Amino acid sequence: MEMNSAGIVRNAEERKAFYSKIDGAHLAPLWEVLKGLVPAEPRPAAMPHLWDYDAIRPHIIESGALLTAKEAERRVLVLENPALRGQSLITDVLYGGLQLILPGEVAPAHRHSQSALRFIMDGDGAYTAVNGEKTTMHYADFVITPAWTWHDHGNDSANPMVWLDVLDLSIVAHFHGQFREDWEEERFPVSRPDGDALARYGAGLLPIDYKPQSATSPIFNYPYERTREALFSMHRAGDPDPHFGHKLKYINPASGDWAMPTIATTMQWLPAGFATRPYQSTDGLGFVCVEGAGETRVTLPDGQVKIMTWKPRDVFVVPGWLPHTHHPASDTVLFGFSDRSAQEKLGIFREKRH
Ligand code: 1HN
Repeated sequence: MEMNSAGIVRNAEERKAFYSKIDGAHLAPLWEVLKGLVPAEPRPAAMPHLWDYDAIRPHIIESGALLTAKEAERRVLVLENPALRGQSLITDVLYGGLQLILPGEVAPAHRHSQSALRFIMDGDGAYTAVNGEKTTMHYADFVITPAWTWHDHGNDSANPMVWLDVLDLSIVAHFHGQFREDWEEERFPVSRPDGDALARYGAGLLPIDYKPQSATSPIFNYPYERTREALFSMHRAGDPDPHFGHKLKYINPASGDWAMPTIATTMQWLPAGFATRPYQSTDGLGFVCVEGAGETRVTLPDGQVKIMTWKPRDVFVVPGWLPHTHHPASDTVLFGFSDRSAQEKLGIFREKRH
């Protein structure tokens, strides 16, 4: 028996009977679930995990003999977080997959309300075309397909090409804002030369009358060559930040915000032998090792430390709010992606620097 401040006594059975009675009216007692709905701090469901590229590359290549890119529409092996199997999630929020396109193939044109990024992992010289502009892709380039833009991919090079796709599928699904359309032909017509967007928007300049058409950066290929040069210059010019080393964010030059409205992307340089201080943030983090080698140590909620050892092309994730440190054995470049861009817009992003 329990008594509340008004002196009304109800036993557990009476409460249960009350719950059954209101159930038929589509009502439920908040007090039974309140603590779970509003936990004291984030409890990500995803777990830290690393995909060893050398180990999975044979599976990716084998998928090329299984079906054509045209048949598949997109021939992708989804990187499924081990704690979220079947949900097409690499972190709690973002989708990740490795897409293969073979010489001569075209992944047909379509558009959708989800935003996508491509991070080039393997091979060289395939292209993606976005709303009438082609860009040739090279190792570690960061390429964007903004929401609702027509896009097809093709490989006119002599080698298979593999890139990482990251999409905001679950964010758009959460709001039930999904639309898609297929173009009637394989390729959407090209109307501007390769490099046009980078020339107009990527030189610290903007066309005089430029008015943003969307929340996404008008640059859709950020070549690694330029990013690397910027990082290397920072490395030569000063000491690394204790938590981040030398870390840059990819931005939309027209707004100063992240390059994509929902997905945040970064590139960081970690000098050999440097170790970052423990850091935690509410966004689920994904990384690709671009150069170098080392390990990332993640402290799990039960105090255990999970160590992920990486080398170039490995993909690994650190779920939100888990303190972690990076330990580069040699000069290292890490690409990063997360849902921070969406969290900041909703006012829920938090970080802790230890
Ligand atoms: C998609 O459209 C692409 O355009 C890649 O290359 C991966 C995963 C789920 C849904 C749509 C692409 C995708 C995707």
